[in-house]
Amino acid sequence: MSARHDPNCIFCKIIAGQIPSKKAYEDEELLAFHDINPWAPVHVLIIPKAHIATLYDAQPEDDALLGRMLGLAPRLMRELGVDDGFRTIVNTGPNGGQEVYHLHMHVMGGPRPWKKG
Ligand code: D5M
Repeated sequence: MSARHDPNCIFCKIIAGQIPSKKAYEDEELLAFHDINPWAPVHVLIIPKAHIATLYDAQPEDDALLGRMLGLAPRLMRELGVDDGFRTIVNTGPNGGQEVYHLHMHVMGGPRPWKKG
């Protein structure tokens, strides 16, 4: 387990398998799973396995990891049958509407209308 791990973090618990999730993708650095409260027909969260609380907390050495999160989005959406567009959102901090303080990218797609947006 990475040193960047917070035992009280809900997403760290998902990474550790202590809380169940519907996984969509996993590798050494990243995990993607379906959002528990989807806004769209397909709504996954892509997260780093390292506990990085917010985008503000990402360091310059995390730039490649952030790039991998973005790069995974279109491949994963195609795998999930979404090939006609999707939306990505990274809520950051209280004024950004962030509720879970483990960096995550929302990736949403599928036929409209959606619950939000
Ligand atoms: O979004 C945090 C998102 O995390 C929100 O859309 C619900 C989702 N969430 C919270 N707990 C879980 C579990 N256990 N499984 C799957 N999805 C979850 P934010 O950007 O912080 O507002």
